[in-house]
Amino acid sequence: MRIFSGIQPTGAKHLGNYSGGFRQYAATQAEGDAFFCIVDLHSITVDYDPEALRSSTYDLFALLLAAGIDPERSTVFAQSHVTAHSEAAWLLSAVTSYGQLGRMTQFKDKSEQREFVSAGLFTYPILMAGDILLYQTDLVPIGDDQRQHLELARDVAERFNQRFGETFRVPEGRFPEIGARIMDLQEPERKMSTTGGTPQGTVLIADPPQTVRKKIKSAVTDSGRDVRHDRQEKPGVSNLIEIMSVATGESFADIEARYDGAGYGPFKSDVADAVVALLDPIRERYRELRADEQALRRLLASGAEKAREAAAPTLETVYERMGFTRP
Ligand code: AQP
Repeated sequence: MRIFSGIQPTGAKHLGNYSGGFRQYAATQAEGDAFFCIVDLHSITVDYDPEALRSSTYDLFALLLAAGIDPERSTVFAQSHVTAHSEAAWLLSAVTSYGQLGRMTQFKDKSEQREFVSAGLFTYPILMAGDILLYQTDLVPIGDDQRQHLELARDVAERFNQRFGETFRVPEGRFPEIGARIMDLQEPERKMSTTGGTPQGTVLIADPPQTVRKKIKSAVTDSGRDVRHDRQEKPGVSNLIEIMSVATGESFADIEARYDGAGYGPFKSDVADAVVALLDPIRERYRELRADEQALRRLLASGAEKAREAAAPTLETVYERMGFTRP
């Protein structure tokens, strides 16, 4: 089975990225032939700093390895190292609906937040479709926020197959049962996010333990009620239970039963401990791996080589089916 997922290198990675992304990647790599792509080309669709992009590409690579991705077993690479991705994006734009792109909620949300809206922000989902389809992917482990983009990738594959002949496998998404949408701790009606969240409500993987504790202890909940009673109507409380479940592997029911009748103070304190225990070893491994940039560079280069080989036959078929002469 082919597995593919992409992760943006810009912005500090947060607990939501771990929960909906990294955690799943590490788990799915045992199920097949996995490709994890650092999607640096996606990062230029909003304002960014070129120097920061360069170093954050290595930051993310080290973080993925620290979170349990094994570069011997899986192919981990940077999108810009495999030119097939940019080519696929242009070719697939011929079978992508302009109207459907305009309905992408991420485009609507992100374009509202800024004065300059790049064309790349609008066409980004075509590049993402190319990323996935080039590898004849069966399974895409992602968080809930990427559901609509994956649906578009599936539509692109089907439209291409109908118009030019069976070429792409139509991929399925895999969303974690728990933790597919971690919410902002301060504004629990919004997802925890790199660009759209509150700094105090976003737990970063890089946050030192005292910062993690502070953020979780100041999470928004209602006052004067107990944990179990509030779960149904209080997204802030459900979110904390979900975070605890991600960190410890316990079920919602077990967590609720344990804190039945208890106030928020001890509950939040235990959630904070669980998250610190989860993130501490990842941060430690990250520090060690990030210190050796030469080694990261070498591993990325070998990942790119494997990815180029895997993507080339599909890209060639696309050119041929679309009627291009080949050199
Ligand atoms: N809040 C979240 N809960 C669960 N999963 C999440 N993901 C993102 N936010 C949450 C998942 O993380 C994976 C890697 O995502 P990415 O780094 O490529 O960035 P993104 O999807 O664009 O999400 P960000 O980091 O929150 O950035 P913004 O909000 O600025 O777009 C993906 O599988 C994603 O689903």
